[in-house]
Amino acid sequence: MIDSLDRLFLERAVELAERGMFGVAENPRVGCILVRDGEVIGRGWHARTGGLHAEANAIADAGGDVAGATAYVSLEPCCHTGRQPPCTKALIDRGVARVVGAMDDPDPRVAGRGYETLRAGGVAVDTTNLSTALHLNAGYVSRVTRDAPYVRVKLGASLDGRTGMASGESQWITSAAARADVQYWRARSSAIVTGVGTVLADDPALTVRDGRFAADGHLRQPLVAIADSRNRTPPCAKVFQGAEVLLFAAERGERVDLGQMLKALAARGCNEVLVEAGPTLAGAFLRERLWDEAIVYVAPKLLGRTARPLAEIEFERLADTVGGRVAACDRIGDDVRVILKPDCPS
Ligand code: AOF
Ligand code: ZN
Repeated sequence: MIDSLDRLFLERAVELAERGMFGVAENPRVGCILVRDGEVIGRGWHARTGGLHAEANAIADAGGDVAGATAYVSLEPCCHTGRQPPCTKALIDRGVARVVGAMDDPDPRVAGRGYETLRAGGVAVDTTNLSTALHLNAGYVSRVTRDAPYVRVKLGASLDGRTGMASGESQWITSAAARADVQYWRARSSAIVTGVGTVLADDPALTVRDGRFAADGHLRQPLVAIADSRNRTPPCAKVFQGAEVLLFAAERGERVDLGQMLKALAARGCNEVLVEAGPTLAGAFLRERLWDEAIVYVAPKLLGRTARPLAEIEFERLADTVGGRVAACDRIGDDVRVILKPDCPS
């Protein structure tokens, strides 16, 4: 059983897990709080992929003596040896009396066995499903259970849904504040997906430059994945000066298979990806229902009838059009940011 005090400590463990927001791109974000006699004796979080797990950091923070304590963890402790030893063993060996978990680990190497191992080792276990914990690791859950990352599509348009003039002139429709906001979404992503059209037209760097999103003093750069059916990305493109770049060519037919592209990114450990592309590629993600969130910046401008559309897609019937529900709506500088989620989750 979990009481209101347990819930409070679990929420704090999730807050600690959030500290891994920008550093952990191929692992879950995990936090752990150790409490004994009503007193917090240790705090830890998973700071970067390959580094110590949250539980090990919390045990170290407590100075090693955690016998009889309760461990509040934002994710079921692991029971396998990956890049790190199993946390269940550390918790049992150190004499932790009770573990309270905020969500199950869907990794098939764990998936319930973490809790079972603890119980078999004499540790009392209580579990729940905390929405904040699930939300924080939606990308990790997506990768592990669907073999696809959680996909955010970034869009920027005028009030009349236009992204550029007929001449091609497009910089900048949205404000500097909106572009600064995009840094946050990039920084938490494992990869940025774009198209060769955008590379040729804008030559973007697609890097994280805002120091607020550094982890351990280091700005982690997400992978850049370019849909480039006919290998047209120029070797001098700015993207090559930043992060690791993956080029996806068409295998059969003329188009890059976006579903396969997402699968390949998941296989490389990508939990969250951000699509920053032009109307054709962004439109394809929307039309093929390969999106989990659309982040739309709307500028208070009208570009008129001849300007270019937000997405190069066409529908015959209203029933086939793309729709979603508004998950959030905020003012960002002079623009409005609408976060949409699909009507039926993909
Ligand atoms: C935990 N606490 O802080 C994390 C866990 O390669 P490794 O060793 O980092 O293992 C990755 C897997 O370990 C990952 O898929 C998930 O099952 C678990 N991550 N578990 O108990 C943590 N980061
Ligand atoms: Zn672990």
